[in-house]
This record gives sequence, C-alpha cells and structure tokens, in this order.
Amino acid sequence: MTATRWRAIVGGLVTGLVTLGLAELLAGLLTRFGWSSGAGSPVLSVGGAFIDRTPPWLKDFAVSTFGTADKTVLLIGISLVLTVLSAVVGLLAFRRFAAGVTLFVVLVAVAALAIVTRPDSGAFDPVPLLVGAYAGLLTLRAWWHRARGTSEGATGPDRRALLRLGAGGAALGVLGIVAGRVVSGSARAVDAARKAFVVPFVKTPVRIPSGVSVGVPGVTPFLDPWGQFYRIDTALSVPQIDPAQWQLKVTGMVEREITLTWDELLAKPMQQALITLMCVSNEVGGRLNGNAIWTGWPVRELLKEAGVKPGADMVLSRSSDGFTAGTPLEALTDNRNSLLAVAMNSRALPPEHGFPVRLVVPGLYGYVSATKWVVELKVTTFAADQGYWTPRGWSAKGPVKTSSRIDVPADGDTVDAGTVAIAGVAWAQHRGIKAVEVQVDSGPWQPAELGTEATIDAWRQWVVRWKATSGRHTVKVRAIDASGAVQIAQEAPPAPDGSTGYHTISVTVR
Ligand SMILES: Nc1nc2c(c(=O)[nH]1)N[C@H]1C(S)=C(S)[C@@H](COP(=O)(O)O)O[C@H]1N2
Ligand SMILES: [Mo]
Repeated sequence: MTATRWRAIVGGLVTGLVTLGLAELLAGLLTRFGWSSGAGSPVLSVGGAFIDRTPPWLKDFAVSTFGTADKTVLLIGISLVLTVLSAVVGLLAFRRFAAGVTLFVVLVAVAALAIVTRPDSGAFDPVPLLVGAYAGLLTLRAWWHRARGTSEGATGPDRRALLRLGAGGAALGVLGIVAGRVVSGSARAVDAARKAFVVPFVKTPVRIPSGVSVGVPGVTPFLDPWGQFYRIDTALSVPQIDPAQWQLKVTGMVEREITLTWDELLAKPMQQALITLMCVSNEVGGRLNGNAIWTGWPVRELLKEAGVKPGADMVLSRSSDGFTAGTPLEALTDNRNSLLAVAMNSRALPPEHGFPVRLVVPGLYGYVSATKWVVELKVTTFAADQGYWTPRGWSAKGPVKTSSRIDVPADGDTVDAGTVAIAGVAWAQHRGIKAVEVQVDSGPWQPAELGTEATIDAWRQWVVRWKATSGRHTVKVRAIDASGAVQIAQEAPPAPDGSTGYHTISVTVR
C-alpha cells in the first residue's frame, strides 16, 4: 500500500477515536453527575439497539458459543466494525473530502438514532456524540490539509504535524473512552443513596431455621454470599437510577393510575421473604439460580390501591432500560410474597441486581417476573401484550420446573472408597420439595436426607451418604415436589420454557 493510502487510513482512525473519545468521556460525565442514565454512550447505545434487534437464532448462537461473555464479544465486534468504518471514512476523504464527510455524517446519524431511541434516553444524551462528531470533523479536515500538503506554504505532507495530530488524537480518544467508562460506572447519586440506605423496618423478619444446611463442604450455601449472586440481563451497562428521580407508574386496566415515588414506597409496610430466583436459561446441572432474603412491599397491595379492572390477566412490568416481563396477574395478587423489593439480604439492592427497586415473584422464572430497575407496571392481558423474551422464542408463561443439582462430588472427581457425601440443592419454588432421590449406576433410587424447609419458595439442600466401592460410577439425582410430582426425566434444552432431565455425574472411586 502506498504511503498516501496509509496516511488516509490513519486519518480516518484518528477521526473515529477523537469522536468516540470525546463522546464517551462527556457521556460518562453526564451519567456520573446525574444528567443522563447512560444512553449518551454511542458504543453502548448502538450495542443495546443491536441486542434488542438480534434475531433469536443469532442470540442463541451467541449465548451457546460465548455464554455470559456474549456482551464482551459484542463490544469487541462493534470496535472492529468501527475501526473498519473509520478507515473507510479516511480513504474516502482522501479521494473526495466531501465523500468522507458524507459517510462520517451518516454513521453519526445512525449512532444518534440509536441514542435517541434507547428507552432511557434523555434530552442531553445526543449532546456528547454531536460534540465528539464536531471535533472529529475538525480533526479530519486538519489531517487532510496536512497530509495533502495543502496548508499555506506547504510543499508536501507535513509529517511532523501529522505525527503530532495522530498521536494526540489517538491518545485523547483512548483516554476518553477509558475515562468515560470508568466515571459512568456508578452515578454519584446512586453511590450516595446506596450508602445512606437504611433497611426498612419489617414486623416479621425472616428467620432461617437452623437445619437448612446439611453441613457438607462444597454444597451451594443456603444464602448466596454477598456479591456472588448470579446475574442475567440484557443491559450492556448497569442502569444508574437516582432513587430521588425514580418513579413507578401503574397503568393500563386499572381504576386509578398510580405514580409511586421512592419515599412513598419506603413508607409502606414492608415484608421480608426468602425467595430462590431462577433463570429459565439454566441448563440441567447449571448455576443460574440464587437464594436471598428480599425486603419489599407486596405488589398485591399496590395493585389493590390501583384497582384492577375485570378482564385483565397479566402485568407487564417494564424496566428503565426497556426490558419487559409478562407476569400472570394471579401471581401478583394471590397471597404469595411477590415483592417490589428494595433490599437483598438486608442491604440496598446492588446496582446490577436492580437498584433501587425490582420485582421478585416466587415460583416463576426471572424472565417473566423479576424485572430489575422497574419503572412501570401495566395491567393488561396476555392477548394484548408480550414480555421481552416471548417474541424471541420463549414461552409467554414460565412457571419454575422442579429440579435438582449435585454439587459434590463434582463431575469427573476421584474420591476414596468408603462413605462419600453426595450432596446438592433441589428446588420447586412455591410448591416445595418433598423428597430428593439419588441413583448410583442402575441401583435403586435412594432417599436423600433434606435440610429443613425454610419456605416452599426457596431451595433445599440434600445429602446422601454413599458407601462408595472402587470403580467408575454414574450418579443421578431427581426431586419430588410437595404434590408428589417427580421431576421430569425427559431431557430438554432451556428454550422455550426451562430445561428438564436429571443431573448426572460420573465419579471414580479408588
Ligand atoms: N431490567 C431487566 N430485568 C431483568 C432482566 C433483564 O434483562 N433486564 N432479566 C431477567 C432474568 S432473565 C433473570 S433470570 C433475572 C436475574 O436476576 P439477577 O440478575 O438479579 O440474578 O432478572 C430478570 N430481570
Ligand atoms: Mo433468566
């Protein structure tokens, strides 16, 4: 490639970096200081728009190939595409400056469209990109003049000036992107509000019975240790919501629309409940579930205040970032502990788990119930509305399926002959676990010893003390819910309404 071409490409890259660096930095500052909820970031808004428009086959491919790293892969992909497009802008600009500028403007317009159409986009959110784009255009023009040698008195490319411009622009760009990400990571108001948060008083706090643990090392702890709760959502960056700005609107088929503020919510009589959350994407033996004590106000009380009109059968909850879940009305109005939760294990919700307010509903998979950063409850019907995942190939309704997991030994472990504790957890939220059984090779199903039942809404630990004899063995587990229904043996993948099959491991005994 000729030197001119290289210069053109570098000019395009520097233009792109200056644009993004300035935009990401400004967007980060707006978020940090509470002027934006984060939609100002061009990269994250384009990424978010992409996620929401990803066809189900591509999403399934991404998740099965990259797992929970799928978001990182998406960001890497966006960076690569942006790099190529910036280079093209540079090359075009060298042929005809106007052509390069045209492509640049088109790209900025696409990103601006992604920004203004984000569900949580605010009035200031397009500003960082526009400022960045203006600086980018100035950079491109300056580069073009110096590379062409068309500045006054010049006789050829001004290599020194190009080096300065290139290094300066690239440094500004990279620093801006990094600094923007860092400062926007947590909004000041959110940090302050979480620090000042005092867990609301509850009349009857959850008391965990002493026997919930079977006392076997390596078994999933009854309550997830702080910071280790599984996380699943479509958000590329964690929404930063200042509780002082937060509102929950109750809309749709109600007698009275209601707008609830943070202070009003905290003044309500709060309850505590132990609930094991569960992701529908969990594979047999997987770990996409977690147990916590949630503090919140029962959703049924709010719906009572609003007055649900006859004919409604669903509540579509909406998060600030546009995610929606369609929950059967009944699950939010019967006597179960469906909560507008403000605390997890007696602390403010972590931002990634929905601060300031989220829904938790015992007995349903998270995708149809556990909306984080919740801002609206629309009372409606399954005929009229759909939650986020339904048009993407998942069932409209998602009751949790009875299931169980072997935590120890791990699949493929080698253990000593003698008594070996086989142990794990089993769940059938809101029905309760009656029994767990283990089968070694093709032997009889043996009953496990169960941890005390704290509530039918949480998992139970179980253990079987196995007289292990040397050789290779296959160990299977199955759970039986309180109604006597045995866990489904037939193997099925997570889509469309939850995996089934018995968790099976192989162990070598020496
Ligand atoms: N706003 C929002 N809430 C959401 C989701 C989401 O993508 N966005 N995902 C749901 C899904 S699929 C699950 S399994 C649970 C997970 O909650 P956790 O991340 O606190 O464990 O959140 C639910 N709430
Ligand atoms: Mo999920």
